[in-house]
Amino acid sequence: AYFYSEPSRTFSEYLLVPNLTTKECMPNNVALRTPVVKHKVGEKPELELNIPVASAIMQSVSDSNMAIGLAKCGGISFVFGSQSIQNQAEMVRKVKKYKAGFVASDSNLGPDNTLRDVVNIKERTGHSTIVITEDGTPNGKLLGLVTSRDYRLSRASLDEKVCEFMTPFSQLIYAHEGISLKEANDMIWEHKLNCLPIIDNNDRLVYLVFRKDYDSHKENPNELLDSQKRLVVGAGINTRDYKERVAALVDAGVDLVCIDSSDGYSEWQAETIKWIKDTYNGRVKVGAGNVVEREGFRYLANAGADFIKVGIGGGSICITREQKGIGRGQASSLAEVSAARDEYLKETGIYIPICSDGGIVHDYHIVLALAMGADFVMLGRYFARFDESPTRKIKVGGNFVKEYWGEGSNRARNWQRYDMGGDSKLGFEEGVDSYVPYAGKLKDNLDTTIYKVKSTMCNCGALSISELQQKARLTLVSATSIKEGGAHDVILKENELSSS
Ligand code: MZP
Repeated sequence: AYFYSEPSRTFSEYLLVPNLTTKECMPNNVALRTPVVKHKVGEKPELELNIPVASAIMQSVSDSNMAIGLAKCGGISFVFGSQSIQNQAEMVRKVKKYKAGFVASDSNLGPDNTLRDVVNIKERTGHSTIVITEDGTPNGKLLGLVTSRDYRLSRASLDEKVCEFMTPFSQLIYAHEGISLKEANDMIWEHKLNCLPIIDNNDRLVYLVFRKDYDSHKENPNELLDSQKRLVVGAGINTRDYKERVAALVDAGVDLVCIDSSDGYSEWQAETIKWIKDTYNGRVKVGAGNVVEREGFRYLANAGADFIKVGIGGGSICITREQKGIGRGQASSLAEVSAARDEYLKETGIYIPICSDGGIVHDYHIVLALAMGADFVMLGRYFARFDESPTRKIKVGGNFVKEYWGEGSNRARNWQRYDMGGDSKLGFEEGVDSYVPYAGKLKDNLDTTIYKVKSTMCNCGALSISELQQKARLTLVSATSIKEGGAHDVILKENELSSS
């Protein structure tokens, strides 16, 4: 047997040592744009993310709702593959059809209309209420209402309704009746609003002033769109029914697929990639994995993978290491695979993005993963906590939680993910069924996470991910210094209160 000379290490064993923070190193100046698919050096990749995060290929994480929410924030979801081909294709189709649409009550407005059009139709038709729905059809999920003068709303319901309507608008600012149109306009521009609710003394919405040139897609610079101004979405596939599944997903408009497997260093994956590349003349992008070392990376790179996923056994719900004794600490895996990626780049001039999959517990782990060579990270537990995930929100022990289960659990029974070419069944469990603390809306949480990531990058003196990878200095931490990193030797007030 071959013995690795170093123990296998994971994120929490490392810290970043700061570099010089120059004056331009401010979070607002940090760009997180990152490639998702392979490309020649110096050429623009065909697909990039605006923020380096993907949601996991899991039943309890990535359906169309999550995919819409995350793409609107600049990341990408891979819709889970452990469902029928028809259902998965339908979810992809729903994401591709999505557009914050504007529908008048007479349905004269479609998804491509702007708020200016809403105003025009209000003026022309005299409608008191215009319904705004998610997909631009009268039956779509309600995003909000535009109401007229005499539509009475209390401040509370107004907040709820208009806030929802304003999503993804940056801010909700009210002006009181009596301000001039010029003042309203100035406020709109100053606060980068799309429209301004004008309130009378009784907190009633009197009217909305719209910004003239409003266009939803110009206004949301993070939104991840492809050439037809549609949201970008990925989907998980397996090495069994890929011929039918990929065909249906491509038909539904999927932007890229990813072979979902706990261990990707296999002939099954090479065969699947080859079929996709040959059948679609290289047009369909396909990610592969997961691998944890150089040979696995080289194998999938040579097979034609567009990006490669790294990580075995580190997922929060994963018990593969306990069940099979297979896996490797995520930091060691990333260090070796990204070195292999750089070696491949030197030899071929082709850059293959790496995705660090699983085991992100703290926000700073994202920065560590990027510093260690990942181009983006995939998270399951993190996203499962939000409103947008497909699972039930329930109360356990007085706290709200959401359900989160592994693809290798008896609940998901995703045997294809663990397929060894034998029976069509899950031989034994490699994942657990669990709860995660409920955390609210995706956007609110993700905004904070991204701000933290950018702040840490500023400490490292880096304004982009590639700069971080060049400049980052990582240090191992001892068990004692980990203890020093938390609050210590003080009596925490919340503990004191709960014990009294
Ligand atoms: P985490 O973000 O919850 O730590 O990890 C999510 C990742 O765990 C997924 O992207 C996938 O690679 C992996 N996963 C999903 N199901 C299982 C399982 O049942 C699993 N063992 O390991």
